[in-house]
Formats: sequence, structure tokens, C-alpha cells
Amino acid sequence: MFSKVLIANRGEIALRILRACKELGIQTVAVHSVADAHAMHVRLADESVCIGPNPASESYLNIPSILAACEITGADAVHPGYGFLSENARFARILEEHNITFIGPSSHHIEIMGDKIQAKKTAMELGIPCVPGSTGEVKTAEEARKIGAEIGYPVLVKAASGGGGRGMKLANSAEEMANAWSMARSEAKTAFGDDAVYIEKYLAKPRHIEIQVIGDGRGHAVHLGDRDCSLQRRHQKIWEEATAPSLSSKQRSDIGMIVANAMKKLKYAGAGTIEFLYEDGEFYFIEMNTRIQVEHPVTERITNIDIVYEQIRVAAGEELRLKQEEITFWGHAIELRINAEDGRTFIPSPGKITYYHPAGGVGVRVDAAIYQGYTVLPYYDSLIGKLIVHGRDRKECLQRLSRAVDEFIIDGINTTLPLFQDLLKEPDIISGDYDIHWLEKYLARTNQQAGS
Ligand code: MV4
Repeated sequence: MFSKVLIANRGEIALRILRACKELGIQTVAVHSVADAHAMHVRLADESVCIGPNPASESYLNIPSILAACEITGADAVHPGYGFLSENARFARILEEHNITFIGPSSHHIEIMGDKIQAKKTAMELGIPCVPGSTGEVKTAEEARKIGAEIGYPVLVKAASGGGGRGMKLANSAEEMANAWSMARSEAKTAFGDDAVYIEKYLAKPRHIEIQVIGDGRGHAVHLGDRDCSLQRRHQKIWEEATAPSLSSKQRSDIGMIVANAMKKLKYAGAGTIEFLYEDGEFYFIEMNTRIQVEHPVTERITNIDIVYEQIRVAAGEELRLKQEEITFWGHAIELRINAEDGRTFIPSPGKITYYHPAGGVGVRVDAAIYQGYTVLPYYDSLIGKLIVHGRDRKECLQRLSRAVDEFIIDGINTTLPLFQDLLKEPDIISGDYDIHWLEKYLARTNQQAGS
């Protein structure tokens, strides 16, 4: 096992990782920007190192600075959390070369999944169902039209280096194809420095369902069930639930086994998430994330498995002791993302928290790194906390969620909490009947009514 782990992140996920390390008896090193000197992750770590000025590009993304922090403190492993350097294959490779363990998959697997064309090819070879489309890069407008005619319109042209919704273009007909193809290519070139694009059949009303996996890199892997993360706005999730309300336990176990078997074949190491679009009872692979995700606590709650603890264990070379047949899904869990922003316009709302009272009680978990008197900084992501609630079933979970949102107080800044109070009254939310477009439509409808 490691003796000292450096946490290359900030905010609630840095605390989440600190907690797992402490329980394992591992020493912790926090890194921070200048303005983060008073952050909770710095206070709670055994040691801390300032790695640069406030912009993330000069601190949390600064590889030489983080390497120097490892050297100064003698850390033998780095946990990257999510965002920042978590899916940077070059960072993982540099650490490998310095004999510092990257707590995550091999740089090779990060690289494959970072290229959406390679990821899809790999998924197909591993027997994971994919969206119908081109088999690889589409290099000419002529080829694009040929594929469009084969799979039928509408189609999406996607950037190979994209993901998270950036660099996608819709073509409704053959006439729109040449334009969509060249626009997608030039946008991809500008945004990612890579103009490779591929084509998929456009699914009109899917749900976003993802499967959590963990592997030990020696051929053992398990799935920890699914999450529905369809409630998104501009590709930012705000509400996630486990298990997915639309799936039967047979569907859950069937897709879970397909994914777990694929990860065994790949000899995948660490935690990962396989993202699917789900429509009319069918799953279609879109992407794989090779990191711990923001929404992992809903899975932890219904499986009773500490995913970060398992990440650290397998990274230290220990074999996965989890057995698929012993993993069960109990009750229902929902996570709400508390962002420091206006719940209607989503305009960021940094500033001082003048009063803080988190929700508590039975079935409630709060992952946050804020406190009364803390100033939310404008330099970083607006996620300031996560409210995770569990119930015996979805109905109890929703009732508990309503009371937990009501008792949660954050004064001094705007947050997404009032939006959640409204959402919890919506019939489609209560029945679980929503797709990836539901939230944007709801916001358009209700913001219009409010005259804003
Ligand atoms: C799609 C799609 C429809 N059909 N692919 C957006 C983010 C990126 N990860 C994949 N995305 C989509 N891919 C096909 N073939 C619709 C989306 C999409 C979406 C997906 C998940 C969650 C929210 C979304 C919002 C808009 C579009």
C-alpha cells in the first residue's frame, strides 16, 4: 500500500479522496493555488504545497509544479480526482516514468478512450452495443453522404477529440450533410487541434444511462450498476440517480455483464464509467470516462461499496476482492449538484457564504468543502457541494430529498437549491419520465412564464 498520496485536485472531491486515504492510514498531501490557501482540503491534509497562481492552467493543470510537489513531499502516488489532469494520458505517462503511481487506469487506456473513434472501435470489438454509424474517421464529404444514405437521416457529425457535447453538428438530410461535415471538422480543428470527425445516427429522445465499473488490471472487473444522468443543462449534469428508473433488474444485469466482461477482456484497471444513450429498450455506447465521476456517491450508497477505497487498492497492485454475485443494489439514491450559480440563468455566483447549514438526518450524505465564512472563488468550477439522499425506494427517496432541500441553507450567494425545490414538484420528475432534453425544455417553459 502507498505511504503518501498527493491529491491533485480541490473542493469536495479532494476531501472525498482525503477521507479514503485517512481510513487506509495513508499520509496525504494537498496541493493548492494561491487563493485556495484557506480551502478545507488544505486544512485537512497532513501536508500542503502551493503549486501556482489562481488560474487552473498555472496551478491544478501545471504538471511540472505537481511533479515538484511529489518530489518535495516524497509522495508515492497521485490521485487526480475528476476534471483537471484526471484524463490526461501524458500526465499519467510522466508519473509512470517517474515511478509515481497514477491512481487511475494505464495511460494507454486513457489514450484509447480519449479518442472517441478509437473508443467506439474498442467498444465494438469488446461486444458493447454502439450507435449505428461510420466505422472510423470520415475523411471526405462524399464519404459522409454515403454513410448518411446508409444509416438514414438525421445524423450527428462528432469530433473524435470531442466529448461532453463539444464539436457536434446535426444533419437532417443529404442536403445538410456536406455543410455539417465541414463545419464539424473546422470547429474540431479550432477547439482540439484535431479535425477528425465520425458520424452517428441521431437518437431523438434518449436517456443518458451510464454503468460504473472497476477493474484490477489483471483481468478481474465488476460492474456496480447504472445511473440515469439525463437531467442536464448545456451538457452539465445537475441531478443523477441510481438505479436508473427506466430499467428492469434483468436489463440492468444484462448490460452490466456485457460491460464487466468487456473490461475483463481489456484488463482495465481502476474505476471507469461506460456512457450509453438508451432509447426504446436498447443501449447505444457513446463514450467511456476513465476517472472517478462527480456522481459516484449514488452508486456507493446503493451498493455499500467505497469506490475511492477500491481505486486506491487496485492502483497499489492489490487484486479486486469484489465478486459480481455479491454486489446488490439496495433502495434508491439521488444526487443533486449544488452549484454557486443562479438556478434559472446559471450565471455564476461567487462570493462569501454568510450562513451555512447543511441538511442531515437519516439517509442524507453531503459531500462539500465549504463552510460559513468561506468565499466561493470565481476561478474554478461552480460545484460547491452535493446532496445525496437514499430511500428504500424512489418514492421515499424523493420525499426525503424534498425535506433535505428545504432544510439546506446557504446564504450570501445564489445556488441551484431553489431550482431543485421546483423540480421536486414536477410530475415528470416525480414519475421519473424524463429524457436528455427534458430540463432545457422545462427551463425554457418556466423562465418564459416568469417573464425573464
Ligand atoms: C448523441 C445524441 C444523439 N444521438 N449521439 C452530447 C454529449 C456527448 N457526450 C454525446 N451527446 C449526445 N450524443 C447520438 N448519436 C445526443 C447527445 C446529447 C446528450 C447526451 C447525453 C446527455 C445530454 C445530451 C444533450 C444533448 C445532446
